[in-house]
Amino acid sequence: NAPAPYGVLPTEPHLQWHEMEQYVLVHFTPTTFQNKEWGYGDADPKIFNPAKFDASQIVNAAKAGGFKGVILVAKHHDGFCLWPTKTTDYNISKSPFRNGKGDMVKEFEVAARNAGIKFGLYCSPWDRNNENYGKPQYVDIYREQLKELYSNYGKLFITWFDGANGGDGYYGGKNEKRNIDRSTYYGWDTTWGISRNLQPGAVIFADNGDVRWVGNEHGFAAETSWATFTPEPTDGKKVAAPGETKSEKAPEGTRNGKYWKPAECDVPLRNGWFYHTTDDNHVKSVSELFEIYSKSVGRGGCLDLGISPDTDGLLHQNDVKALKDFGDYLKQLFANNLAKSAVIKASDVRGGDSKSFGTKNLVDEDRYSYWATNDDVKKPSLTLDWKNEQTFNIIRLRENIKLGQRIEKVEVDAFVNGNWKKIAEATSIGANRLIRLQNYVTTSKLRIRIEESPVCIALSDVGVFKEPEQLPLPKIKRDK
Ligand code: IPT
Repeated sequence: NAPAPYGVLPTEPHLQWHEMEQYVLVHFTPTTFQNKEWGYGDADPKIFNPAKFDASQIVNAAKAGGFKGVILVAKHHDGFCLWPTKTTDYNISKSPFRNGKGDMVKEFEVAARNAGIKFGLYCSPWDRNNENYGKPQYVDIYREQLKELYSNYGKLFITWFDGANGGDGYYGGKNEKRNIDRSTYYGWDTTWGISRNLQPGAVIFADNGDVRWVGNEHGFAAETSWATFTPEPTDGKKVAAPGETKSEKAPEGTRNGKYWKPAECDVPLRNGWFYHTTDDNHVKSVSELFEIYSKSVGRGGCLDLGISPDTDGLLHQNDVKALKDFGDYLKQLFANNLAKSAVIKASDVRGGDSKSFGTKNLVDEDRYSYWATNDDVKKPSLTLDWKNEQTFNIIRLRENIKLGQRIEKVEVDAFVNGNWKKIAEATSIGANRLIRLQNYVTTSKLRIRIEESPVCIALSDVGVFKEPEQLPLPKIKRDK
């Protein structure tokens, strides 16, 4: 009999999201042509003229980076809609793109489907062009936009709600109203009801969504990062909402939190979310990208990497190369799981039933088959034994999260010169944990001790890998 689940559990869309691990977010609007980050909604639609636009060039570059999905910003803060919406004239049909007959959302969708990766949509709540913004009418318009987007572009894996959505401290737009209460203005329960109805398979991204904002734009979850989270409204607000949720605890989440709300770690490939020529030589390197990957995907979250086409409508060659190099690095790294050639022994197997709960489940690539212990065994250990010495620097652990997030602490020992020597420890495991060692370790025996867990163990994966090279330390060293 299977162990009882622990705490709150992921939904089916959550499970599919966790399995993706990495996807991209594309920003491309008239703001690109104005060389800005947050557009004011004052650009003439005529400037949106990406003569060489090719969605497949962009999508395939992301795919080469190992990214499993693409989210398109269908409307950013400037309010320009990349699809021929009925809700406003400020849309692609007024631009020279495809002679006013274009639908860029459709082109991205088709490119993603052709590449075999998933598709998602971002539609900015904040709208610095719409003259009704700030009034109740605008919320109806916004909901209409969501309905169009969620009805005409197939199955989405995510619907993305930005917390940068007006309110105090945001200024400068021509119709900007500053006095909305962002926690109530958008009527999120009703608005998100549209996502639930029309896209039941999608997770909602938001500060307090199905997947939470990690609380920074460096792409880093905290060293201890729980998939569960109890969002709290910012001071003075009654309800948590996008932009009005305390973000200090988001990198870490909440142990035994009320909801399964794992971290989405967003960070742009360049300095900003939009393309600027001046950033052509500030594209993140493989060492920076892998650092980010280790601290996002490696901490049980997903990596959402911002990519930004240039005014031709293509990804710059430096970005294409960075993505390809990163993808190749990941492929090489994960090609050889050394755990598969080890004899793995557990100090305990649930009910002695190694068929159902044995250690072979740890190396079968199935995230939901698992090694389990008896109910009263919360501090078991695993040993991996190789015929010959092996060299590695990454240890991967995964829990069967269908049974909740259980483990709170593990320690890892290597057998060196006839003794066990502790080489690493980690806290939260969840969907995926990468323990990345500073230096390569060479040994023929590895031991993983589970030191803290409130309940018995349900571990689905052990991986042991060697990074293809010792990458130079990345320039970015922030860990918050
Ligand atoms: C920040 C928002 O406040 C947050 O809610 C989330 O949407 C995040 O963006 C996404 O990156 S605003 C940003 C300038 C930190």
